[in-house]
Amino acid sequence: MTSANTISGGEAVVRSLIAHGIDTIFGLPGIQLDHFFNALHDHGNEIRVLNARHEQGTAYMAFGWAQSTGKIGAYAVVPGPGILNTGAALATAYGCSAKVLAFTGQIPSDTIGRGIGMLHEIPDQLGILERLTKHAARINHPSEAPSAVAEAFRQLQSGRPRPVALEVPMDILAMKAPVGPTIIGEPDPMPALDPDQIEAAAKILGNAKQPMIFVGGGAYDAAVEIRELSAMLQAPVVSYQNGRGIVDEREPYALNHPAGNEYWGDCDAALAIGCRMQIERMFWGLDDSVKVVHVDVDPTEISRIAKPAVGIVADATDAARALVNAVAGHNRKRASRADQLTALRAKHHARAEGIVGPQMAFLGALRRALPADGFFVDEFTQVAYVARIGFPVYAPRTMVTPGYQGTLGYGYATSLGVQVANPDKPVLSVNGDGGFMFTANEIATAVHHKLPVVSVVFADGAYGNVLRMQKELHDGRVIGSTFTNPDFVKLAEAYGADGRRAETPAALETAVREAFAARRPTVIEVPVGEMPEPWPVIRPAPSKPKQKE
Ligand SMILES: Cc1ncc(C[n+]2csc(CCOP(=O)(O)OP(=O)(O)O)c2C)c(N)n1
Ligand SMILES: [Mg+2]
Repeated sequence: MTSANTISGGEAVVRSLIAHGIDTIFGLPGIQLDHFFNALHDHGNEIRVLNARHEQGTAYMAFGWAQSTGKIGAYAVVPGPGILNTGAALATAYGCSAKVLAFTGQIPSDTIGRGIGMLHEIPDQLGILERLTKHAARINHPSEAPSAVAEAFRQLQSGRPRPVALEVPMDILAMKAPVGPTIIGEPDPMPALDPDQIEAAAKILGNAKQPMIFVGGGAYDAAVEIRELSAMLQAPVVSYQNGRGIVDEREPYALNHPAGNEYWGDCDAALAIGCRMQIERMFWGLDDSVKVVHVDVDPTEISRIAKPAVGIVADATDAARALVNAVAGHNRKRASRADQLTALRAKHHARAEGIVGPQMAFLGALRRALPADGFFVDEFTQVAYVARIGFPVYAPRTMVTPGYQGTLGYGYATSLGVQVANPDKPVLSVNGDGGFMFTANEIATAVHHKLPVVSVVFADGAYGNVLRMQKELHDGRVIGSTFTNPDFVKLAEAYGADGRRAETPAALETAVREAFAARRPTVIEVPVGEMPEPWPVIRPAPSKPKQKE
């Protein structure tokens, strides 16, 4: 049937969201969104609304949903201060190429851009959204909703995924008008593979003596093919923040960054898939002894940091599958590297235990307490930094990070979105006391929506990383880096969550196990002092010292 229905703009948007498979939206209402929330109310059987206690919480929850599933996470907030409150989450989603849909209102359409001082008016909201997303649009009439929402979903699913925003003026959400049938935004076809490029890449990799594979968040869906390539080439797979768990990190063929850096010294060919290789190329050294094959769906990414020998603009899975087939025709006969890699892993594990022993002890406890199918959401804190190299991840998407954005305070609210998307899985949120307080108010959200996230708060009474740098690098100019904490146990209990305190790694392991067994939102405070500096072990000296221009 193609005839138009006379419905409100809000109803038109909600119908389109449901048609695109959105069954959950994180949202915080307000007057500009009334007719959107009315429509959500009327469709309560098809789409559920989970609110939070601050707009940033809604956006981080959508981010956690998206990163832990690979599906689109949606949130809705009022315009102006509401959408600005989600700015850090949007920047994080952008940095991690996350499929996040930001939906917001607007002041009445006839007042936009006039500086009248309407409630929540900000200059050029759409322009701000355009800067923070891949695509942003305004819906100017209810009849535009089907095509505008379809375009938003096409953008979310085509090429490199990144956040997308839609805004609708409040009068348009309220207005009833004839609206045509729903349009489904289909993803664009992925770029076609160039057989010559695949062949050239396969020759480089197949002939290499010591190839390596680097993966990022763009490679999660290609895990099967990447493991095949790793086995054929006897090539270890390296990831840093996003991209972890593509090879189960209990396996010899997964190398952490320090071990990868050592192995890089004799590496003669690197395959980078869905990752920028930013840290490696900037901190490990790059010279003419290594040929890089770079696969990325974003053509602008291929030469951004260094020009590769072969650049392949393609979907990670398509390219990895083609490489599996092509490498077979060029591959050397290769002996197993398993023993060599196992020894290398053990050496760097021992080194980390020697340098950052306290962090490694806590991480060991957390790994033993977190069931194998659990999720780990990190933060910008001493123990979580070391998790980049010292917490084995077993499966793709089970470690969630803010990537290069390094967004302090993103973690706890993000972990709630991970839990909503994975209701039966254990979710662990690891925080410092500084970062945790950015969204500690969302303990109320965990209790309200019965989200049994177990959050650990390492409490040193300081923005400890900053404090240490002030002491060591800036002649002890300690400023703005210490603070006074609440009692986190009492804080959790005041919200109706469980609060616990653990002083040692052994006590922490027990507390986390018990909290997961209880399936209750829990905050575990771990009082700590200063910890050893993690950066020398996370980023050791370059193994290819001659830098290429
Ligand atoms: C949004 C944001 N603001 C500020 C920073 C700078 N920063 C990085 S680490 C850090 C301190 C973190 O303190 P805490 O969470 O207590 O962890 P700790 O270092 O004490 O373990 C700060 C302020 C940041 N990375 N992101
Ligand atoms: Mg701290």
